[in-house]
Amino acid sequence: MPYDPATAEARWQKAWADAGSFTAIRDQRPKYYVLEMFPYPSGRIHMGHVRNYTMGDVVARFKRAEGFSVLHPMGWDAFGMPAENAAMEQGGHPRDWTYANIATMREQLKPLGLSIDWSREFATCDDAYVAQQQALFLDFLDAGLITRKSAQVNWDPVDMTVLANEQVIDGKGWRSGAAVQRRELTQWFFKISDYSDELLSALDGLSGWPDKVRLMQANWIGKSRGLQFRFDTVDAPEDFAQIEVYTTRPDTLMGASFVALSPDHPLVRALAAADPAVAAFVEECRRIGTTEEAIETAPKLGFDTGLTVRHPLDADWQLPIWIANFVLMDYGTGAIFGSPAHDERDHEFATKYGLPIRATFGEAGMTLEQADAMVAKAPYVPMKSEPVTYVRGFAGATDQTGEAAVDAAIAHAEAAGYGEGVTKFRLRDWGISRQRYWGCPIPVVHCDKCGTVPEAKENLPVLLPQDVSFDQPGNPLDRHPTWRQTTCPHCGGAALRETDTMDTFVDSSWYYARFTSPGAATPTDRADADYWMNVDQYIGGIEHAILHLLYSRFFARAMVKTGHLPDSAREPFDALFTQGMVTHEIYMSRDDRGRPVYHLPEDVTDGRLADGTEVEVIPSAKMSKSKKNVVDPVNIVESYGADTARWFMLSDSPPERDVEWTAAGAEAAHKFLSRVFRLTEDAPAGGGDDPDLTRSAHRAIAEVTKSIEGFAFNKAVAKLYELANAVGKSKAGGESRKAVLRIMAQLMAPMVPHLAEEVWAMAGGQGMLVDAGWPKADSAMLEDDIVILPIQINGKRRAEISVAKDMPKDQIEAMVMADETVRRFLDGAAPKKLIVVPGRIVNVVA
Ligand code: ANZ
Ligand code: ZN
Repeated sequence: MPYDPATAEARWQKAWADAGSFTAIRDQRPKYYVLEMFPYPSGRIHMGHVRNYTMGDVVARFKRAEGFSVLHPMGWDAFGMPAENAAMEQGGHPRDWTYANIATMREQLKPLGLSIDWSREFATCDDAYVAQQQALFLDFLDAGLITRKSAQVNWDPVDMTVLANEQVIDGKGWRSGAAVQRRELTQWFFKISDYSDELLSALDGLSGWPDKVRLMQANWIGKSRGLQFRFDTVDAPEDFAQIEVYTTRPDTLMGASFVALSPDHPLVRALAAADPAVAAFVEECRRIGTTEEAIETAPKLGFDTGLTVRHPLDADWQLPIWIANFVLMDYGTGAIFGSPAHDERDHEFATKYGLPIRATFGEAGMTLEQADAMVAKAPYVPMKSEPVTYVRGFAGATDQTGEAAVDAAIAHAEAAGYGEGVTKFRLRDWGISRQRYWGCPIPVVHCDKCGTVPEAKENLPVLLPQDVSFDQPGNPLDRHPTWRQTTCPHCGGAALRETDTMDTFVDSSWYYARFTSPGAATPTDRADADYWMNVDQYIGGIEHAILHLLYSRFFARAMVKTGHLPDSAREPFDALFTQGMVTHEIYMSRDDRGRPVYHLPEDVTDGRLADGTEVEVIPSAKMSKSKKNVVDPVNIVESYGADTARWFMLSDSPPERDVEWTAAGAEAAHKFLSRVFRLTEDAPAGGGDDPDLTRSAHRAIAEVTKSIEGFAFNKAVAKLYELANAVGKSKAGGESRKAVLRIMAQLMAPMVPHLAEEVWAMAGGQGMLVDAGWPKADSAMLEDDIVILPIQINGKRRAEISVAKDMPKDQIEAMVMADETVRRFLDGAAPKKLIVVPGRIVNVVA
């Protein structure tokens, strides 16, 4: 009977569900919490999901077999813009769109046979989740973790709406095409910057995280040491006798050529009020979006105010004050001094506006003239740890590293009293206000009498109104006829609801904690959280290495502070694994005008379309709908079964690297699994022992265990290919063969759980394999059966031979006598003595 995955997989999935095999239970076993980053309900699962969830499932099933009480949940990151976009484009309601997508994707996921506790499933747009997220917000507000301040947003002047950063494309609104402007709005912020230092230093303790991710987090937090100091101004308006700047390179002070202010600097505001030219320049700067990337890549723009400052080290030396679009108001002091010789941006700016470029230091040994000549064309920006020669130094030695010179410059400023050494972080507070509908409402009200007032907990949840339309731009909550009107929880008077909703990153910053008790009437249940936290193994894409993980780390700390998590959960993810992508070749032809036309893999056979047209094959790249190089997991599962998809995903490359999906690879995986089934089915009833096969099985236990523990799933798969081949070749029969088949089933179970159950049952396994536990290797069988014996001739070690461990003495003696070196020493004579110490050494006396 050939293997029929369709019926077998459905049968086992039902058996596991009926037995409640994957229900996570708090009991006396040690716990293990494995979590894969939960999906956004876009409408269909893709191969990336299959890879991610298969890896998590291998870990979950393995740990379960090892005797852990495993929590392996699934949910939906369900708020966000695509649902609103769909409503705008196709009509309908974001809620209906989202829940319909969830239903579809759940039905696509279930046939993969993942060992998920589906009873814990939730979506972040569920009323219950919204309620608890709002409760958390109120607790955070109470604990001083939230603030309200003014910040810049992207404003679309045609659609009259705030745009998210991803809706700004090349500085233009994604729908209107209008040039985006910056506007100031009062917004809500989580005070993540209070934790900058701790979020940075705690990275050292995250030994279960990839170094790469820790480094990315550290760079994002961006700790820097520098000097904050004041320039005295000349002829500036009242209140601006001094301008304070922040620099990380105070050692370059003698190469300063200008001071630059942010367009939002208070002095610029004062100047703009009096001078329309300044106001117009500021307006021009506002046309760049608010993203750091937009500001970084925009052309450098400057405006000379005509004002000057005195150099702190030379009162006769005056520097011009410019306004520059690349100086941000919310970093440092919103003002800098420029040293074009040693900074890319300053160089570009100075070159454009004809400002002096004067070297402070050059390569080791350079003269002032040589250094000036070098920086005339391009800035010289060596690592701070590199030794250089100061040609315009002012503190310390001429030859020193940048680091030492910075320290000396700070000491100099502090001694002379014009500045102080300070530490700054790049990390900004986390602005969570979104002027959109499909998100978690921020639970506060605005009262004319009391100001901004938190909603009372007993009035939660504040739910979104259902009767909204998306036929006009802007936030439907703003124009809803009644939703805003409420009463002030403080004075009982009329008040208006906040219409901002929360950034969807908030939703995904604590879902891992909610999974420990998804039905609790509080954000978490402490007994459950204490038992299940932390996540022992978190798995997801590298694209979440910065923001999602940083926000989650902050949230865990905030939840500890507000009593929702134990102190031991400050770092919520003990180990993190970032998996590679799934790639596929791209197939392309051209239309009559030469434009590229892409084709789905299923429409291409041997490099040709059905009508015979040859396609160009472009090397493998990340699966993407626009290039049509996608394979639908649903089709793969339908034609081969889930086990084939799972096996192939795990087999071809290490999990951290990209895997290329090929039809031939899927075919080969399917063939192998069918062969394993046949091997079991055709097992001869009679026949004897095969100690070699038994030994191979025990070695496989040791190696597969080690490979799974080390996330080397491809090695585990390779080992199982080897074991299956050994079974195929062996003459072993009866119980001896079945015992090996059962071990093979146990070892395969985390990867191909359905087939493994079949093999287990056919090989006489008791009960379901899912309850059978993990096999133990017999250590006696792991010992090497080959030993290397040194040969000593006349007391000196001269050679060695490798022999079977249990080789009889006379055979060893024969091998020694045949050895090349021994024969040379004996030169035809018989040895005076030949002593074999089995397993140890051979002594020859010539
Ligand atoms: C003088 C200087 C000379 C600088 C030089 C750099 C190189 P990090 O390392 O990221 O902390 N800067 C300070 N505040 C700024 C702001 N609000 N907007 C834009 N740039 C600002 O960067 C610190 C450096 O970035 C500071 O050191 C300052 O330029 C600039 F050869 O001061 B530096
Ligand atoms: Zn009030």
